[in-house]
Amino acid sequence: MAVPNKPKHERVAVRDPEVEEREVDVLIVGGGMAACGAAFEVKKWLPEDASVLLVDKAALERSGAVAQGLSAINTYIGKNSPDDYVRMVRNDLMGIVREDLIFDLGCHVDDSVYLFEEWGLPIWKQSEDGKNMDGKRGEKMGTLKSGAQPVRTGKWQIMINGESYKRVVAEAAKLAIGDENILERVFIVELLLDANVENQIAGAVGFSVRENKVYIIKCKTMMVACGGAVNIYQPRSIGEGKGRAWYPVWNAGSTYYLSMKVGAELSMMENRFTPSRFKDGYGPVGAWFLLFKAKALNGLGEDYVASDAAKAELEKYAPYGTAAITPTCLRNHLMLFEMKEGRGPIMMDTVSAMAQLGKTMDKREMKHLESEAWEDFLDMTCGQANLWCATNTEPEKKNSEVMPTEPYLLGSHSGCCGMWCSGPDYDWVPDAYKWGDTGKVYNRMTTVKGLFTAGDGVGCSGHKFSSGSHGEGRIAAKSMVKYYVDHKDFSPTISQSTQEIVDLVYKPVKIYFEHSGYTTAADINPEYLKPDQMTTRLMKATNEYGGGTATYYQTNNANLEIGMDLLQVIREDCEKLAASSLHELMRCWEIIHRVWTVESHLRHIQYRKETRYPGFYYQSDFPGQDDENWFCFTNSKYDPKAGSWDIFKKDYIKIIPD
Ligand code: SFD
Ligand code: AMP
Repeated sequence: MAVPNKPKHERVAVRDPEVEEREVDVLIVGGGMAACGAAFEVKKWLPEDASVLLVDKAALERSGAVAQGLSAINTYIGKNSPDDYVRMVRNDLMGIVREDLIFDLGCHVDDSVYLFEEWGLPIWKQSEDGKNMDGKRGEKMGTLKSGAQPVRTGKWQIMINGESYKRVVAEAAKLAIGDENILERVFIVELLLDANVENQIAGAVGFSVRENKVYIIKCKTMMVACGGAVNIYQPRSIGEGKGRAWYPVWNAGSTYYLSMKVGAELSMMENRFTPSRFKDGYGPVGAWFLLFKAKALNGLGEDYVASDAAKAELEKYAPYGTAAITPTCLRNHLMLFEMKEGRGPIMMDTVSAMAQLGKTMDKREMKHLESEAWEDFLDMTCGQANLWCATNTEPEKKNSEVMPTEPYLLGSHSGCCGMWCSGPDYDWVPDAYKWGDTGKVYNRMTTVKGLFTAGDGVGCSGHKFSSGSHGEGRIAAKSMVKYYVDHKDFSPTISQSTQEIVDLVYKPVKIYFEHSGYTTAADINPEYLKPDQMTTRLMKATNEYGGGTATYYQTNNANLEIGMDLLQVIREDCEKLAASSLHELMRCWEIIHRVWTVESHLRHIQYRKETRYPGFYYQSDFPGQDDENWFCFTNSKYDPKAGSWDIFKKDYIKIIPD
C-alpha cells in the first residue's frame, strides 16, 4: 500500500530509521509494465500457502515508462507470425539478437493486449469501409479477441486511447496480487546473495521514501524489473527544461545495477537507444511517420531519406540498411548525416501530411484528425502538447523540428541491452541459451540462481514495448513459481547484520548529519557532495567522453580511457554523497545506480571494436561493422567477491531463417 504523501518537513531524514524485516517466497521488485504482468500472473500458479510481495519506488498507478500513458501499443502480432516478428527485431537491431527470447515473446504478447482491452483500455478499430474508429466508436466495433480489426499504424503497431493505460494495467495487477502484498514508495537499494548457497539470490534491501524506515526482505526467488536508465547523459534540455526527457526520468538503471552487483551476466550493454524525437518536448515520432504518413525534411526542404546520397549511405549497411524497413539506428544515422553536412534542421512535415489526409475528409472529420494529432501527445507526452501551445504551433499550419536526443539504456524499446537470460525450455532452443538448476530450465532467469527479470531487464531482445514487457513479466512469473516449487525447502540466509544494512542504506544521511554544521550553505561542504552535483558531473563526463550529443555520439579509445578514469573518481566520490531528506537519499542511490550502469555501457563500447549501431553511437577508431570478428554477443560479469570485471564474447546462433 502507498504511504500517503506528506509535507516536506515530515520527509526530513533522521539518523536512526526504523527497520522492518520481512520474509516472502516470491519478491517482485518494480511496478511497471513487466512487474504488473508478473503480479497479474503469479498467484494463478503459486500454491495457496506461498507468499508474494511487490515493491515499487513509486505508486503503481502512475509509475514507470507508461506513467503518462501511451497512444500506441507497438507490439501486437495479430495476423503476422512470430517468425516474422523475429525477422523484424533482428533487422532493426543489426542482426545480433536472441531469437529464442523474441519468438517466445511473439507467441504470448497478444494475450496481454486482449487483457488490456478486457480491463477497459480503448483500442482503435477499423471500420468496414476502412475508417479509423477511436474511443467509444472503436469499442462498439467489438474486441480484438472477437475478431475486430485494430488500426494498424505500421505492421506491428496499433493505436489506443491510452492516457490511462498504466492505471488500467495497475488496477488489474493490484486486484490479482492484493493491496496487502504491495509496498509502494519503497526504493530498493541492493540485492543480497545467500550466505550458504553459492550464487543464489536471497533478498533485497531498501527504504521508504515517505517514512524513515529501512526494509530488509528475504525471499526464495525474485524478479527485478525496474525499467531502463535515464538521465545518464547530459540531456538536450537544460535549465528549467532539464526534468524533461523522453524515457521516464525516475528510472535510474536500477535493473542493471541491482543485478550486476550480485554477479548477473550482462549482455549487449554497448547498445543504447538514441531516439529521434520532437525537439525539446520529446514527443515520439512513430504516429507521425506511420499513421499520419509525414515525411522528415532537411533544412533545404528536401525529402532527404529518398535522396541518392541516403540510398548510398544505407547500402554500406546492407542487408539491414537495404531492408524494407530501415533500422531505427540507421534512420538516425541519415538524420545526423544531414545535420553534419550543414543541412539541418530536420523538420517533420506535419503541414503536408495533414493536408494530404484532409483531401478525403469533410470538415468534421478534419477537426477529428486535428484532435488526434494533439491527442497523440496528450496521451503520452503532454509536455510536447504544452510546447506546441507555448510556441503557437498548430501542426496543420506549422512544421516541428525533430532531433536525435541524448542516449538511453533499455532493453524493451528499440534497444537491447540487459541481462543475459535463459530462454524457454523447447528442444529447438540451443543448449547455450537455456539453463537453470538441478537439470531444469527456468525461462528468463539471469545467471544468478532464482533471480529473474523482464521488460527492460532482458537483453538481446528489443521491440517488446509496453505489451511485450507485460507479456514477458507474465512469462517470468510462471517461471519464478516453478523455481519456487522446486526450491521450497530453501531457507534464505543473509550474512550481513541488520545494523550493517541500515548503515549502508542510510550512509548518505549519516554523512550529512556529521558534517552539515560545518558550513552555512548546506549544499557546499568540504566533506560531502549532494546528488545533484554528482549528476552534473556524471552527465558532463558521459556527454563529452562517452559519445553524447556534444560529439554527435562519437567516441574513441582515447576518449573512453578518460571517461573511465573520470568514472573511477566519480565512484570513489559517491562514498561522500550526503542526503538531508528522504527524497535526497533516493537521489543519492539513484546516482550510484546510474554510475555503475554507465560504467558497464562504456566498458562494452570499449570492448566491441566496431560500430554496430551507427546513429546510436560511433566508435571512431572502428567505423563500420566487422562481422568477421564481432558478429556475436558481448557479455560482462562483475564478480561481487573479487570486485573485478570480466568481459567476453558469446556466440550468436541463428534459429529463424531469413
Ligand atoms: O511512442 C523501482 N514505450 C512504448 N511502448 C508501446 O507499446 N507503445 C509506445 O507508444 C511506446 N512509446 C513510449 C514508451 C515509453 C515512454 C516513456 C514514452 C513513449 C514517452 C515503451 C514502454 O513504455 C516500455 O517498453 C515498458 O514500459 C517497459 O516496461 P518495464 O516494466 O521494463 O519498465 P517500466 O514500465 O518503466 O517500470 C519500471 C518500474 O520500476 C520501478 N522502479 N522500484 C523499486 N526500486 C527501485 N530501485 C526502482 N527503480 C525503478 C518504477 O517505479 C516502475 O514501476 S513510443 O516512444 O514508441
Ligand atoms: P517511436 O514513436 O519512434 O518510438 O516509434 C514507435 C514505433 O514506430 C516503433 O515500433 C518504431 O520502430 C516505429 N517507427 C517509428 N518511425 C518509423 C519509421 N520512420 N519507419 C518505420 N517504423 C517507424
